[in-house]
Amino acid sequence: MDRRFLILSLLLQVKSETHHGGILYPRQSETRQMVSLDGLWNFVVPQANNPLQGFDEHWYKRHLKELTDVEVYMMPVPSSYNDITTSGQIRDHVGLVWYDRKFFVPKSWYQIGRVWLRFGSVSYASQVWINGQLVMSHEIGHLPFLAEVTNFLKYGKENLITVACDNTLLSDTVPQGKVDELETGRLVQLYSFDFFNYAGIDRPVTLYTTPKNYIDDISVATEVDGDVGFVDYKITYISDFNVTCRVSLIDKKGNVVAMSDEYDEPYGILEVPNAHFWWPYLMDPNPGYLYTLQVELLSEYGDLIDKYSQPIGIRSVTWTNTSLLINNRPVYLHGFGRHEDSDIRGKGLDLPLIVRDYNLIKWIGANAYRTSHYPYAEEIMDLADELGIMIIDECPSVNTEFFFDTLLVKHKNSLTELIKRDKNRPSVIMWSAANEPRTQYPIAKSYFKEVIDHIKNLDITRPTTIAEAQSVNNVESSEFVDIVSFNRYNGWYANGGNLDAIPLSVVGEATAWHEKFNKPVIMQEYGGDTLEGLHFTPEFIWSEEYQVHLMSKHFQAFDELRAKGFFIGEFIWNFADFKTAQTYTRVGGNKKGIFTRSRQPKSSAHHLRKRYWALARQLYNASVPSDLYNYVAGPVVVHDEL
Ligand code: BDP
Repeated sequence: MDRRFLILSLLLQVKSETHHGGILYPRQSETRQMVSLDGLWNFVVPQANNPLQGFDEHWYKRHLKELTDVEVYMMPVPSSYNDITTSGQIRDHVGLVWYDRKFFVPKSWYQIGRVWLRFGSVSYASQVWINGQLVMSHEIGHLPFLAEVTNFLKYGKENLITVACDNTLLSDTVPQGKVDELETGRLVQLYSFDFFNYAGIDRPVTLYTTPKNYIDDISVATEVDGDVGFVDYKITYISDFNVTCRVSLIDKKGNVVAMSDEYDEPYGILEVPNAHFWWPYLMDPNPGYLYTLQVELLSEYGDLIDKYSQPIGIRSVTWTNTSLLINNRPVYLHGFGRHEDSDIRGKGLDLPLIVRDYNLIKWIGANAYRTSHYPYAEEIMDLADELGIMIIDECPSVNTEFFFDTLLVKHKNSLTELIKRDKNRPSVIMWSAANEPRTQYPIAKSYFKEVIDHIKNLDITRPTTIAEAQSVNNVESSEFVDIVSFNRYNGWYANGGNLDAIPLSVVGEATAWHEKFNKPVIMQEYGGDTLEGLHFTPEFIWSEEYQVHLMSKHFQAFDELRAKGFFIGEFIWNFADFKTAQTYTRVGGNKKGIFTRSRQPKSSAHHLRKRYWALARQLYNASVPSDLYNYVAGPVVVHDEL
């Protein structure tokens, strides 16, 4: 095997070293402290003729700044590294890159209990060393991982952290890719999915403490009955002596509204009379109501050992063969497919950007989106919980073409990690097992049966779906999911330039999915590329007018379908323009956004806003914003009356 392709397998050999317990988001408390390792790190790409240089020369044992035969860059963390420098080689690099930085550990942390190192995500695979010693490795981007590093640290002194990160995608990664070698010897990453393969330490890095005996994980499921809410909780902890778990539910005003019973077992059900339910945005004047589930680990003498506070929402999700219900009320999902993507930082977490995105989501009157085509940052999900935005949570399996056992194991792993991370989120109302897998192949049948069974083993409280691109007649996987989703580009990839056939095609296809599988149906993607500022009347492909008309034709179809009773959602592709691989079909990226990449509205955004607010008024009696329609003319003045 080519030495270069050894890189990934080398990184993954020690996978078993990663932590198998819970993956709770780091939070400070009376018993937990935190230090952020975000900031400027050093960044090095190995010499092109020796991709394994870092391993050969033991870069994890020295400060990268000392290297003389490679360039050392400043690299912000969190961020994708691709668009930060001015080098095309770094942007399109395939294989390993190296990061390091020094950091200080307070002396007071010595014998504090345990110290943990947690990455929000590193794309795609990574190994991490502290002071030259390997502490963990992880495969699959967009998901957090952690390890206990208590015995690797120097207390009251400076420490060195080194990360090797590999972006190579092959047939056995999630998602799949392929590496080609050009005649010049340069490696090129190929992939069939339609977004740029950004890489690097793209989410926060945190060092935090827990006591030696600590709360490892919290799982919550909620139910509603009349105006009573039920919170079913299970706590796992590590302790070498007897402990109890006191669980209190605290409302927004700080009042304790329910508590565990006198035995303080690590599991139980809290009953909350007159509960504030978690409602989706627009369905209630106070959407996204969150309680705090406060968990305290106590010694037999009642001393506090560890404390963790988990935000939770009380709501139910149920579904039938025609509808999806939140708190026993049917919901219609109107929103987007999205991407984590922006200029310069790529897929790196950027708080100004994500707050702007939610402001636009609220402005436009959307109530849902799908995390196409991978799990989004926890900070993004937190805002969905808080604002009442419903999420279809997708794992990183996109455009899977070849199905085999080792891939299945990784695909299931990605779902295990995703569900472990997001199981307590009220915003997550559905799991998406994949986007556009090649489910026309017979082998996809047993593969997806296993994938969906796996989800059901982990969580039976939410429905499952797969965003399908196959036709209703040759799909091998839809019998296993609870909700049927399909992506279709009428008026674009099919019948480009011809919009008149859209209503017939969309109504016909959605009805056929329902008739064949007897399940609720969502159109997960539809749309067309639009160059901001390009105008034609009559509408012409790629113009803003064309995008508006394409949407209107779909709206007609959606309304006809809603009247039939089984159609539960419409998602425009895409929320914003985003970067893709370089290809002659993409002018600087995919332009199907209704917002530009810098988050300004195209004409289509104003058009969609009118529809989404009309739906909100019609379905939930929501009051529409006063600036929805611009003043045009007052009442007609009849001349004779003057
Ligand atoms: C769909 C894919 C999506 C693409 C979109 C497009 O699911 O990732 O970006 O096509 O071509 O099939 O715009």
